[in-house]
Amino acid sequence: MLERTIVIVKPDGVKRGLIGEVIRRIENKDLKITRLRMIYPSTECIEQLYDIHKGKSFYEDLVRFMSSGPIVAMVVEGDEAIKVVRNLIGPTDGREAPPGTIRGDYALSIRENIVHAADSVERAEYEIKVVFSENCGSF
Ligand code: 3AN
Repeated sequence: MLERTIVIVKPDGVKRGLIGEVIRRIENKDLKITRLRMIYPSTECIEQLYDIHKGKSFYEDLVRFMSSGPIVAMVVEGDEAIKVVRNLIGPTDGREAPPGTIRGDYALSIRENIVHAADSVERAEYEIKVVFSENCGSF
């Protein structure tokens, strides 16, 4: 079934020059990028993005990290895009992620793991609304 999801190159991915690599892997898979935006997100926007993690031990460090520099957000469409993209990026912990996945190939951390992608249709719609809103950040 045709789905759309959101993929975000996190501040560590942007700093390490991996925007192109993430886009290349998405396009190689024949997924379509239908929106693309680079922003320096506000703390408030990141708090909204990660509302489901509020109260967890890593929440504050996560918000600080995600609002520490520019990010690149894109809307990605294709057959079963949510699952397909999650498989492309790999599990959360870069140390555990298998080679061949984005995190497996580029991340050695559970927090600084290069990319974010939505994990359900509902979350994708919510996160697209949050991150593509005018007041998510500057640039
Ligand atoms: P994923 O990004 O794989 O869906 P989530 O949604 O469980 O993972 O977590 C969101 C983000 O929170 C992760 N991408 C990572 O940056 C951070 N995170 C998750 N678990 C931890 C943890 N145990 N310690 C530090 N940061 C974490």
